[in-house]
Amino acid sequence: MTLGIGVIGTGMIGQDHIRRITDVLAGGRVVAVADADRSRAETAAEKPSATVHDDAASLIAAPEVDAVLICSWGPAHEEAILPALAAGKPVFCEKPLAPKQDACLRIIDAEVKLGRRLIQVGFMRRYDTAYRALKETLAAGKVGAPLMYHAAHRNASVPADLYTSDMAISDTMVHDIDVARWLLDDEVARVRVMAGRRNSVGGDLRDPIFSVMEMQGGVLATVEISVNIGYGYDIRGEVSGETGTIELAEANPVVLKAGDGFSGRVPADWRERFIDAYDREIAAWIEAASAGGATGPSAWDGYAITAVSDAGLRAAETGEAVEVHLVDRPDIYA
Ligand code: NAD
Ligand code: ISE
Repeated sequence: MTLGIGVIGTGMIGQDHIRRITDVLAGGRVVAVADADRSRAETAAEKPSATVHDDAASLIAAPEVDAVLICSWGPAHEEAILPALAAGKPVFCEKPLAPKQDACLRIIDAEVKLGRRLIQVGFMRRYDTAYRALKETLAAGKVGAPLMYHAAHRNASVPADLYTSDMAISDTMVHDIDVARWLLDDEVARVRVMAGRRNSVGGDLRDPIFSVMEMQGGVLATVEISVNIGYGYDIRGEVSGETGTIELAEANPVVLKAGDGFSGRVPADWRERFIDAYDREIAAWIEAASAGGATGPSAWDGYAITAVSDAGLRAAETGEAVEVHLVDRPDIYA
């Protein structure tokens, strides 16, 4: 069976996922697209020969759409997820599941009423070879119990007209919250966010920020978010354990030694750094959705991450540590 996929949101990552489904992966075909900007949808529809729809509702209702891939802006995710669930169609939703907890809880309620998982959320780092090796090495006990996890998440630049200070937490740091929970197999108990000297390149943006998350088991997870670092897309992670450390290696096929120095490439952006991880997450989704279900990061993960992000936004305002409170986890996410 070839899974008929409808894509809602044909901006940067929507186009990238359409490319991988059309040119790289097997098992799925993009049969329908929709975007608030119709001309963008029309361009994206050309190569896969997809039908263009005016809105999410009409795309979801189309009989050739077996499953829905949502790549619109975060605040628009809920309005596409709920009708897809009502139609019983599997969903891949780009992160964040929704930028606020109340929307995430409405999504969870709808999925729980179905009695089974239909949603995968786009936290692709879980499919990255280096992050997987980090988790496997930790689980193998090579450094004893983890004590601290240190992350840095640096973007070369962000669109000055679209990117707000809050997005450093609700759109960017959500990946690091996901990794901390997944790697340490624990929930975040409280979060603190500090901002010091600003990067003048970002104008009024609160950039960089530094966050400390205290996990329920006591491990401290620290994160630097910089979104105008200039030199490239630099993603770091290091576990400090009782008897050693494990860190993500620089992912370079070659090291150049020339003149009086040595160098390697820094990825330009997330598309380059995580290209294999995106391929694997979408391949896993196509397989699970073709069987009528879902795998990987769940709506529960999406909710728990947004709960930390909401607390982080309050922490950034107040300068205080803010507690994270989660509802009880429904059985379908056990
Ligand atoms: P983008 O601005 O390039 O594209 C978003 C598209 O959605 C735009 O074309 C816009 O017109 C469309 N859109 C917005 N609201 C809509 C609606 N209600 N119905 C239909 N179309 C709508 O943004 P992007 O960078 O592609 O990001 C899209 C989503 O993907 C965001 O949630 C973002 O956080 C996520 N994202 C994830 C990753 C990752 O690493 N996993 C990377 C980039 C973006
Ligand atoms: C973007 O939406 C992503 O998800 C990228 O992975 C992240 O690095 C970037 O900061 C976000 O804006």
